[in-house]
Order: sequence, then structure tokens, then C-alpha cells
Amino acid sequence: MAPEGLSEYAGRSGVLRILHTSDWHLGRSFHRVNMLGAQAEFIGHLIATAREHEVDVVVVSGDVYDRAVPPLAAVELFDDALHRLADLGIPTVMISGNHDSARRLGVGAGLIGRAGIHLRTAPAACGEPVVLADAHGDVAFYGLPYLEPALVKDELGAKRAGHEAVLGAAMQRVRADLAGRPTGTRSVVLAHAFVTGGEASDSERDITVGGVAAVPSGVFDGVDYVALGHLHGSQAISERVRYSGSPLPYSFSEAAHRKSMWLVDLGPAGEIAAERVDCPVPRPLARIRGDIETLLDAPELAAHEESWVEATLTDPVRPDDPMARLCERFPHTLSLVFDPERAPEDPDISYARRLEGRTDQQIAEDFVTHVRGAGPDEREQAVLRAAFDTVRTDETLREVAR
Ligand SMILES: [Mn+2]
Repeated sequence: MAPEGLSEYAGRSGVLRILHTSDWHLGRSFHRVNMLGAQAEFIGHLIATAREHEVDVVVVSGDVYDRAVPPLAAVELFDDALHRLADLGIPTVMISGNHDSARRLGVGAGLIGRAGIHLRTAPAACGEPVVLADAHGDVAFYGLPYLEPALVKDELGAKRAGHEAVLGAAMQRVRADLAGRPTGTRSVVLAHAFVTGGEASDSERDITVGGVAAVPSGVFDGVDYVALGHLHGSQAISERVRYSGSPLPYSFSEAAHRKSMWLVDLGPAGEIAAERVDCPVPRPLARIRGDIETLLDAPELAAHEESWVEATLTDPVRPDDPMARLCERFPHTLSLVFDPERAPEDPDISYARRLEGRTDQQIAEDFVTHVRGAGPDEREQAVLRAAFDTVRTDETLREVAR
């Protein structure tokens, strides 16, 4: 593919400026709050940032939508985002994430590509970059859509159906393509994966297959910049391997996150300088804890009265109508958790609480222990794991076949 020209000011300051974002989850709500308005505000912020900071390329590393079949309002917002990006004349590269239906998102990709928005959703095409050029030469952008191991293993010629194996196979294609390009060609990889060392929150969908979800960052060695999606907290795994995180919070576990995008300057020899650009905050998040009287009276909690609140009630006996009472002081209370302060062995601790934070595999293993008295041995654990993998793969296959 011939390099595309960038706008006339591309690389004007000796660098190629990339705006890196991911995990928009258009159509997702936050508890009972419809986030579409906040998502639209973010899109406006993205466009304004691209313009103000004279961005040369926008990259979106997956989970554009929250679901395979998103609500119409989310599709309309995405359509609006595409038009505004195209109107700016800034090339954009996007991949599908584990929440997107790659097939659906990829519809019309060829046509949209003519407007400079490059949607990469086909695993087999991961070695075919979008090549852009600035004053210092070519920059190859490789879009690696989310790779579901069992589904793409054969297509990519991976030896095993694990995340590391399929990403490794995809990166082999990237390196093979890069080796055939002019010396000095710089490279950027977009990927949607759980890279070792990354810190997770409660709002990423579990992608555990074969027991291992995390991939060592070394799989991306040799690339100038890796724009990651999947984890919802902004973080740098290394100088060249970063997560932008989601622009908005989608769980209370993200209360301490600073939602942002990365503005990355790629120098003529592949030098990296990255800066964070904050995203608009629709409303701060607060997690408060105590018995109901304390929560209603404590003066230090006044700062959270306008926040989205998750209240953990520690009263030994569940108080009457706690939501209505809390809402009088904290009108944006969205989540109520009961954590009565009693002995840890108490059988009254709710089933839901005991399952909190545990994977399907762990819950199934606990169940075996509970009914039999002894936990599953290694062979039995493997049987359970294979069963979960099959169910998850079937779900994905059904979506692909639709
Ligand atoms: Mn996500």
C-alpha cells in the first residue's frame, strides 16, 4: 500500500504527533446513569484536542462499542465521530476490541478508509499496515484487532491457542512486513490485550482462556510505539508500551483513575515523548463506607454530596430504606453495598459477596470443594477450564456466525 500523505503541517516540529485513546464503550451505562451524553462530550473533547494540539494521527485501540450489537444511539454517536474525524482531515486508525463484533464494526471499512479512517478488524490482515509519511519518512501503523485465541489460532498459524501464542504469531507478521520496508521506517502497533504488569479494574470483561490472559510486553519488541487498549486505567507498561485507559469510568473500582489520552510525539529516529491529556469528568466518583448515621452526618463527606456515590453500609442490621435516606444527602448514590461488621465466618454473608471478584473457574473449583470436601486436582481443573473455554468460544462463534 502506498504511503498516504498527512496534512501539510505533519511532522512540522520534527515529530509525528499521535493521539492515543481506547475503550470508549459507546452505549455502556454506569449503574443507572445513561453515559451517552458524557460519551458525546468526550468525542467533542477528542476532536478539540486533535485540533488544538495539531495531532497528525488518531489511534483508537479497541472497544469502540460496549456490545456486539450496540444500541442505535451509540451507532449514531460513532457515525458522528467518524464524520468529525474525517472532516478534520486527520488520519485515524482503529481496531476492534473484545467487546466489539469485529465483523459488524468492519462493515464499510473499505469505504470509510477512503475518508482516511482505517478500521482494522480482520486478524489475517494484521501484517498489512496503514502507511503514513511525514518529512522524515514512512510510519507503518499495524492494527491488531482483539485476537480470541481459539478462533484465530489456525488462521495465524499459532502453535497453541493462548493469548501469548496468537499475539506472538501476529507480531511475527508485523516484523516480517517491517523487514521488507525501507530502512528507517518507524512503526506503531495497536493491540487490545492484557499485558503483564498492567493493573486491571472491575469493568474489563475477563478474557482468560487456557488459564492465562496476560501477555509479556516483550512480545511487542522492535516496535517504536505500542498503543494498547483493554485495561481501563491509563498506564505505561514501559516508555513505548502504554494503555490510554477508557475516557470514562465504568465501575466504582475506577474511582481513583485520572481519565486521559496519550499525546505521543514520535521523533525521526523513533524517539518517544508522551504527555497525558485529561478527559472531561462528568461527575467525580466516591466510595464511602460506614454505618448509615455516620454517612448521613460526617462533615468530611460533604465533598462527595454531588459525586456519583457507592456507599458501603457497615450496620450490623440492615437499616430501613437506606437508599432513600442516603439520596437525601447524596442524590447521586448509584450503588449500595452491605458489609455488616460481624465475624468473618458468618454464614449470613451474602452469596453475591462471596462470589465478588472471583473468576468462573475459581467459583467452579470452590463448588467442587464445597460438595466433595476436597478441591479439584490438576486434571479436574483442566477439565473445568476446557469447559469454560468451550462455552466462551461457542458464544463468540455464535456471534460471528450471525
Ligand atoms: Mn474495554
